[in-house]
Amino acid sequence: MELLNDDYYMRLALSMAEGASGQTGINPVVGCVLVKEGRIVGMGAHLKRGEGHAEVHALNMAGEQARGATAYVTLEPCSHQGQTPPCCERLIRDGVTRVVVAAVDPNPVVGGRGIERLQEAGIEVKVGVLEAEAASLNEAFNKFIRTGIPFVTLKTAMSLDGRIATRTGHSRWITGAASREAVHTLRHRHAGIMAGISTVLADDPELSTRLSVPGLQPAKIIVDSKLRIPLTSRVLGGTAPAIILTTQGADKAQAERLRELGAEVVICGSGERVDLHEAMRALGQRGISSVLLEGGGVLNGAMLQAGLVDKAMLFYAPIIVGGEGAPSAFAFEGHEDMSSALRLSRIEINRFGEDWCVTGYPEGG
Ligand code: AOF
Ligand code: ZN
Repeated sequence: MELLNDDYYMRLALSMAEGASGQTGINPVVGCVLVKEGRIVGMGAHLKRGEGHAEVHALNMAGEQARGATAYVTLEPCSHQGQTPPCCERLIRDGVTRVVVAAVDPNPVVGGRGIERLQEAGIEVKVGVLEAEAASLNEAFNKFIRTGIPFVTLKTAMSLDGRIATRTGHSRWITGAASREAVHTLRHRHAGIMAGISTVLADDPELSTRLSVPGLQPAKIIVDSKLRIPLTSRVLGGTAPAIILTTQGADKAQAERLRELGAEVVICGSGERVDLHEAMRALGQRGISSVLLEGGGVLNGAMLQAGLVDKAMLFYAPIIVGGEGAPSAFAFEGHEDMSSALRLSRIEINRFGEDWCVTGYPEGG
């Protein structure tokens, strides 16, 4: 039984926020619970960019009962006029007397000003309740709002010996149904899914979200330095936009044909390979705040080496594939010394059916 205290209501607010993960675009997910005299009088979550913030939905529900209430908010109430008016002014106007905040808003236009404004108005403010949970929920927003660079989650499904296909190239399926459902949930939660041209040529993937309930379709991002992508690729169909990252040297006529099919072709550098740093900036400029990187091995390796991977989610099936030349999940030059190998920290392990998912954060990333 969870004890009735500040954590109790904040947990509820966090769980509402988490439910909206993936649907707020470049905005954070935020939840708010209003409590008066031992009773919840209003609840709300931010559901869509440009529409009401969490506090506004909760205050609208509470009406007159907001007067004298405590507001539990997973993110510092905003102090700025954005797509909607500032939440702290609305909390003041509606007579809330105590505000409990999980995390300070890292958005430079807010950054503590919301809390200050509430305190100036004589409201009691408590900050830091379930702060770590709140920060992890908005890890993508927290990076993107400061840097303009998308938060990248590398996801790969592999055998226990780190293979993503057999030596003949056979790859369906490595992990079981439960893991694959988890991956589709991850797709729903990210603004873009990214894969390399080798994966497109080998598997002709749709790169879409397919769940037992409707899910959101992220932008499909293909790294293809020479524009080798066949015009009949499945990734070019469907409703979500396709973004093809290429180089200056790529064939102009092919770029034009791809554009005619509705794809966006973005030149990232003049080298042999797509400049991945430039590519991430270009995606950020297009409002893509989070990317699920789905390989293959060469792109995974290149993104890791470029220091562009923020988080790794490694799904392991209980199989051993073996075979010289069977493709590995991370194909890069590698490290000479064990002590310089890339290390993941803050490891978490979850079970999906017969598979295990190891989640961690590359150190120094
Ligand atoms: C809150 N409550 O529910 C959210 C907040 O474009 P706008 O007007 O929606 O503003 C987005 C910014 O507002 C976002 O970057 C973040 O700083 C804050 N989000 N603040 O008080 C909310 N979603
Ligand atoms: Zn707000």
